[in-house]
Amino acid sequence: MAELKEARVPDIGDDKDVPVIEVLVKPGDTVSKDQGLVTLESDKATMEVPAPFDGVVREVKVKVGDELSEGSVVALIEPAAEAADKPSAKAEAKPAQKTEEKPESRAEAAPEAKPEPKSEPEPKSGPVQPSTPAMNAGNPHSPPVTFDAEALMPGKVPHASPAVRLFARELGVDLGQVSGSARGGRISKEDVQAYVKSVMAGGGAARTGGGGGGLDLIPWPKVDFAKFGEVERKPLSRIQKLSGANLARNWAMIPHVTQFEDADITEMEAFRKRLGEENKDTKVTPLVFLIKAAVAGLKKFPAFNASLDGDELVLKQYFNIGIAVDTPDGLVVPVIRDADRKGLLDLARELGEISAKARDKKLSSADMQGGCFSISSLGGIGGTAFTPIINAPEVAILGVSRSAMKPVWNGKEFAPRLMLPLSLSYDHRVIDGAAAARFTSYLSQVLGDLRRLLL
Ligand code: CAO
Repeated sequence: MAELKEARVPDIGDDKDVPVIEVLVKPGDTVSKDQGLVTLESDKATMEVPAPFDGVVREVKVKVGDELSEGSVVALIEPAAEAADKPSAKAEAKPAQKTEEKPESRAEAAPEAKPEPKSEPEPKSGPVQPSTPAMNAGNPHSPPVTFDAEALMPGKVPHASPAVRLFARELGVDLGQVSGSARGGRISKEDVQAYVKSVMAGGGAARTGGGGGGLDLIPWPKVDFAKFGEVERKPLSRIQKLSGANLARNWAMIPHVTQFEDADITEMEAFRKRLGEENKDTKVTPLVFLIKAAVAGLKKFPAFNASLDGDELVLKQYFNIGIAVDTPDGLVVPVIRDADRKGLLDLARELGEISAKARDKKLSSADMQGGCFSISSLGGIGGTAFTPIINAPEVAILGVSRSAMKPVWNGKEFAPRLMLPLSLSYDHRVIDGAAAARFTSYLSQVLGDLRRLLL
């Protein structure tokens, strides 16, 4: 057996006695140069101690919880034959020392993760590369990627192992919101699970991506309802849980404004009735006219048929309309595809089909994807106006309330007209108030005179 060489903790700046939170290798493992051997976690960052050369791990000298400093021996490695011959490998196999060695190019490969020069603490751009398992997942031999949590979240770095960070990221949990119950305030997987449970139970604010400081809300009130009278507990349905989480995110993250408008649908209603009499097997409701009008609006005002993607606006050239459907288990939004290519009767039939499918719980997830703009119609039920929540990543949603006969001044007298209340909620990051007013007044014009659809 070739001579064993020590793999030691290299220069980790001022950090001392940094706990090992994960041991990534075991005796017998073949490792490549730069592959992580153990993960350390300081107050500011998690970082992997890399193998200094290719070889086979013969002995692991540390365990989780051990506290290491620069020079601590992590493992004994038998260098691969060819690697052992290389002078550079020999040099790197020596205990790490504070030398004039400059940060390596891989640190430069991720400049965005480097702290500003003035910021404290020192960037971890030396031989030890802070990283997360997700970054290295799928390619255990790739060099670790620089990740300095302090640089990303100055002053507020949650303590959590890369595995817990990965777990949290998969669930969309912001670790900044989770309190750690393990030693030194470290966040465990159980803490993340408990946080998710409390959010699902209404006990916290789910925050997603984008940073921005958070909502910092006080906890959800905990009340012993039974103290005040008889109660019954009923679990939320799966749809209610899913749509609830989506609605909460959309409501919290999108700056909503709602624009109201009344459309005169007196003529449209007469036409709809005629159409219904001529096509007794198809139920033609005002909603199909609204789908047609919405498509015309999206064509005239493309910003309404868009989605935000980072700093870009994705403008869609297709016209898929989501329809909010009320079911006994909760709200679902199936999508009518290519609504621009369908006539009123086709739309009426499809609307009937998707509503039935929704209520029979037969919608597939594909049936609910690809929407551009949604319509939520409460017209069959009642109400005069409401403020619908945008169905992200769409940027607007049209709410429709019940039409009512109203006296409308025609310049000479009040005339009875059937008025349909429209409530358009829009994402103010994408759409300005003036554009929204133009959009709703265009919808009102189209619904007031369907010949405009031909223009
Ligand atoms: N004004 C007056 N009457 C209206 C109307 C309106 N705006 N919209 C529909 N109606 C009438 C219909 O013509 C129909 O009358 P008839 O039975 O006499 O023909 C009746 O109301 C019932 O219509 P409907 O609701 O069955 O059909 P629809 O095409 O209007 O709507 C659907 C279909 C699936 C959208 C609807 O059933 C539904 O689920 N709506 C609820 C959506 C919802 O919950 N939104 C809230 C989301 S935010 O929480």
